[in-house]
Amino acid sequence: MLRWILSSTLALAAIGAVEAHEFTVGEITIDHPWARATAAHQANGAAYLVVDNGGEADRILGAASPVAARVELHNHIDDNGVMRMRHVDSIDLPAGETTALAPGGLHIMLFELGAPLVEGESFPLTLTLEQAGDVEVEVKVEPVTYGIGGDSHGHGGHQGHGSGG
Ligand SMILES: [Cu+2]
Repeated sequence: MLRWILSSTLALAAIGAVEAHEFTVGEITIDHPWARATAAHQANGAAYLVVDNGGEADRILGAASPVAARVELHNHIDDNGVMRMRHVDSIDLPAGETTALAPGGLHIMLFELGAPLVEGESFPLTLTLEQAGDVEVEVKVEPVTYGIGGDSHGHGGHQGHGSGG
């Protein structure tokens, strides 16, 4: 049984490796940064990635990208059954743990896109880490259907975001 689980995990890892791209800074690996393609009228986008911290505790303090006028760290919180986005000051990367930024949860919000995010293209994103410093990653733009499953309210919720804090 254990052997089956191990080999399945390896198989999955192998499949993932085909299209995965990752970036390393010190003991920290940032895996497959991605964003959904945006429609022409969409002012904002969001980027997601997985951080594997093999070293000491660290934190994401902020992010920046040339494709957006403003970039913020966000989380989704369940407010009486309604998912709302919240700006967060930092994202903890506990020692030895994997932290996922994914639809419906933590994400990097891209405000006032200069141009729509086009599927198949990629753009640079610089993450500022408290301990490890700045690391630039390449964010791959995926189809709008990518990663759908846990994200019931989708990115439509980002539309009215200009008015809030
Ligand atoms: Cu957001």
